Amino acid sequence: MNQKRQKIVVMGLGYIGLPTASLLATKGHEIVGVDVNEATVNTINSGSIHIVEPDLDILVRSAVNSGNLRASLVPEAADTFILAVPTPFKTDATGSAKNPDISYIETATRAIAPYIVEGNLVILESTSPVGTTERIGEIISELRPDLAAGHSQPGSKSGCSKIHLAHCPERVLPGHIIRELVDNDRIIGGVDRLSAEKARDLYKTFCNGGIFLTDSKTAEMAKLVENSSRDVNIAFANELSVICDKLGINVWELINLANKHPRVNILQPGPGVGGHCIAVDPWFIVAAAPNEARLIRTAREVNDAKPQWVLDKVKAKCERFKNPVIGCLGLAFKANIDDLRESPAMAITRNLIQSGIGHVMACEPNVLTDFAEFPLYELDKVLGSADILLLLVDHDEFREIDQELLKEKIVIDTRGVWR
Ligand code: SAJ
Repeated sequence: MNQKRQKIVVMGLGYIGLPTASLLATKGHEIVGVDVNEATVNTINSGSIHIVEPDLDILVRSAVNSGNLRASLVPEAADTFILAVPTPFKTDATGSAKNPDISYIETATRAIAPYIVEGNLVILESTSPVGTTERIGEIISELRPDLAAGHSQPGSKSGCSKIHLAHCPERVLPGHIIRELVDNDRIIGGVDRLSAEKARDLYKTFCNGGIFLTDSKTAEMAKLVENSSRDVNIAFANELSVICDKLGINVWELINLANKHPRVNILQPGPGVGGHCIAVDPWFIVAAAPNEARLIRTAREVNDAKPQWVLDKVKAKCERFKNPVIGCLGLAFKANIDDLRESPAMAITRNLIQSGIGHVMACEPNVLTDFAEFPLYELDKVLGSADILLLLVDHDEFREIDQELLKEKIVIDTRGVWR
């Protein structure tokens, strides 16, 4: 390790915090991973994991076994603090405006504030609305005026001049987190240049990609823009799927053909956009510039409307049956993961169950523990019983289904797997 061994507290041991903590531990740093969930802390300390992500189990086990990673319910003194907690949105009373909820960041900041000493580095990893990194500086200086006094770092915008503060937005793709943590280029935005450089030196210990320095607000906006760009492009594909359905055109064949053009690259339609990032982050831009972010808002609305369009399709097919058996294949927000957050597949399945329109048999091969909300069925059982098969997630297990088994069924394939 080129960089000297640091003690690092990572706040939040979810999809970003846990892989980052484990990777830093395997690079020789001393890591204390902090989470509010006691079961999560115990699971990690036993060398196991609480989420499904390829190769994460091996990484965590080796980090814990090396003695460099331990999990805890409370933070402690360290050289560097990394915040990797959720930033959802909250809908206002009218239901129309979706505003960022940075309360988890504020709570985590308050939790570490007593342990910070002069010269520490605080890094925000969570995707955040513009200005959040500076807000962290304000909170720390409110709680710790001793760290704000005497502007030892000229040009610092954080209001907390005796510490270093930077935003290093994560940009890893669930399902490929470990590889992308190591290989992706990173943007690091400091509240001042020195903060960005300090964060870069640490990230260099595990990141093989390029590291590009900027200010914290540009880094915050860059992350939001990346996910909004993808959302807008998926909305285009989803809109095409609805248009093509009306015109009797196979949208997947159409997109495949259009993409033969050297400068066209249309994404894939689906049952809607899920996950905790792409379905959320564009709203942070809309909230910051409601009159200007017209395309970004419309894309969100197009993608959010897709689950209802799928439901209408299923319900129309159900009219042919007295008590149809509807097989819902997949609940996760995308292929080959177990993450159900903001999942359109989950919303569609839940709605079908609540509507009482038939007997719903849901199958999610990546959810292995008991599922409290409704029963899950083995794929064979669903294939044997369903009148209507609704493919919601393109998991590998579903791609491998023998097409012969589908012949007698009404198939609604929202992902174009059996096109
Ligand atoms: N989807 C489609 N059609 C497509 C691609 C995706 O319908 O052609 C759907 C997926 O099924 C899923 C949703 O979009 O429901 C989001 O999936 P995703 O694979 O596009 O992205 P995420 O949410 O898993 O991860 C994104 C990534 N951002 C970008 O690709 C710009 C990742 O790099 C970010 O780190 C992550 O958000 C994050 O944490 O912000």
